[in-house]
Amino acid sequence: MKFFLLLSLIGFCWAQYDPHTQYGRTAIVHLFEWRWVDIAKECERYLAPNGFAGVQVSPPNENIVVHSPSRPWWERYQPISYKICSRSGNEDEFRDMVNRCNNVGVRIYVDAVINHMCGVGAQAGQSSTCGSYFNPNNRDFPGVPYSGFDFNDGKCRTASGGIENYQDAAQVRDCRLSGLLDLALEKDYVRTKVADYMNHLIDIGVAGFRLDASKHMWPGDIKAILDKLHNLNTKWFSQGSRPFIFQEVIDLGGEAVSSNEYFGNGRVTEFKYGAKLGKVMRKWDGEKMSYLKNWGEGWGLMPSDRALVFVDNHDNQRGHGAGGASILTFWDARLYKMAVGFMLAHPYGFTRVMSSYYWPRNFQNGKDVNDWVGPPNNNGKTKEVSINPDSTCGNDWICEHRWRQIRNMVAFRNVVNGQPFANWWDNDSNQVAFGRGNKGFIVFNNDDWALSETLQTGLPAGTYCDVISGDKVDGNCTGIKVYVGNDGKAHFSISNSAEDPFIAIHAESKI
Ligand code: QV4
Ligand code: CA
Repeated sequence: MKFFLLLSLIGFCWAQYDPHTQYGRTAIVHLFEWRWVDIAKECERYLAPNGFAGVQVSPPNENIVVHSPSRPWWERYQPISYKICSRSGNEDEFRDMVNRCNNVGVRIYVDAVINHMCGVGAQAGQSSTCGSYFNPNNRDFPGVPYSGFDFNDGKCRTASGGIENYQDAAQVRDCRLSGLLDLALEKDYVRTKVADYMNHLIDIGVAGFRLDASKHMWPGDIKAILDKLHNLNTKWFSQGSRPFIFQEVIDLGGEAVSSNEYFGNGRVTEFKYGAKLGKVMRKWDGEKMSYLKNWGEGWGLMPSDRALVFVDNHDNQRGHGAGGASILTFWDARLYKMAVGFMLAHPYGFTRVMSSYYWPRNFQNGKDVNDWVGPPNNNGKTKEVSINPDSTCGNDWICEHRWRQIRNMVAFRNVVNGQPFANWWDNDSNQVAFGRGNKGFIVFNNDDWALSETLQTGLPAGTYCDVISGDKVDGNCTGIKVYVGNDGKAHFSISNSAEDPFIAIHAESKI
């Protein structure tokens, strides 16, 4: 009996690190600003068939409507209430999406904005996505309800009421981030309102949460809220399953608050990942891919089993948040595909792929003056994600997750899941290769000259389709073929001017 008690305790304490993905699915996609009806369709027509594990969705709760600038994407990070009612859709559409995605084994993770409400500069009676009245001047949010007693005004010690110094952990938590009215999360009443919102979503069937602005919440307050959460809905999850938690904490070092304070609550976003990998792929500051031999904790990243990793996110792809100019995005497509391919092939962390929309980027004095532009829309109504005959997206949706090179690397990660990092090779410059046990192998050429090498792949002999230049279709390769000999070795030739200067093969791309 004691043994089983111990097991259940262990099960309880690691559960919030477990994304509860369907067996063998290992990567999630952030369908940023998508509507619920489109996500439901995408789960059935694309994400399940291609082995995606889940979707991070934009905040589903009611938010302020901002007209200046016109309907910025960031209005959704200014809650007005916890009613499921936003530009992505209403509660019925949200429920339908969760049902349909879960039914094909694709999980839903909600972006929970629970540190604050709207900006202190918002106007009383300004409109909101569900019509709820609010008055920021007296902290009146009847849609929850919250009143002046539920905010940190009295607790914050800075003159402005806002965060003025990131070297002071207390003000980072107790003062306003960018003027956003900061909730008093030490109060049981506020914790209960937040937990009620999250439990409503859990009961609908979501698998977990991204906790927005976690750096600005005390770890203990987050834990108190998590302890109030229900187990996941047993219609899709085993009895006693705890919601998966990943906390947004931007920690590039040098601040009073660090990621490891949050490890007890769940996983944490590792922003060093995209910032450093972007520098390596761009060969800035003398960085080169051969240095990636000890990528992961060896580079000062957090423990792999606590890390939520990504090349870019919705903030830093447009200069918000952190990561700076080194961040690779769809705007840098060729290097971006290599970086995402490297992330999905490497065993470190739990991986998230970004899926964006086009906006008219316009740099003036080094800043994108259009960084606020919201999703494709008709007079504020978010446009449908149309699908072209070639399986790309229309209506200005970028759909990186549908790019062959990225889609196929999601499958690669599934095939090699659990296999050790192996057979590293490099040319002491920017040509590198590594395998995952006897299930997969990938080769990069990021130098300005051709790669021509015979390498130990670790794979069984046979002919393999390169899943970067093409697909395996009806037992044949539409792209490059790779011949692995009985000794596990294969010859690779990659021109430095190739459209995609990297090759990936795995057990399921063998013909
Ligand atoms: C302005 C002034 C303030 C003033 C305030 C008065 O700048 O000085 O006090 O008005 O109301 C928007 C505007 C911002 C405005 C603010 C409040 O851009 O100018 O302040 O609203 O009105 C997103 C955007 C922000 C946006 C915010 C709320 O990035 O620009 O602010 O949504 O709409 C840190 C945090 C990290 C955070 C990152 C961006 O540690 O947690 O900054 N990342 C998350 C989300 C991010 C979101 C928030 C947090 C806030 O990923 O998308 O910010 O929820 O690093
Ligand atoms: Ca706070």
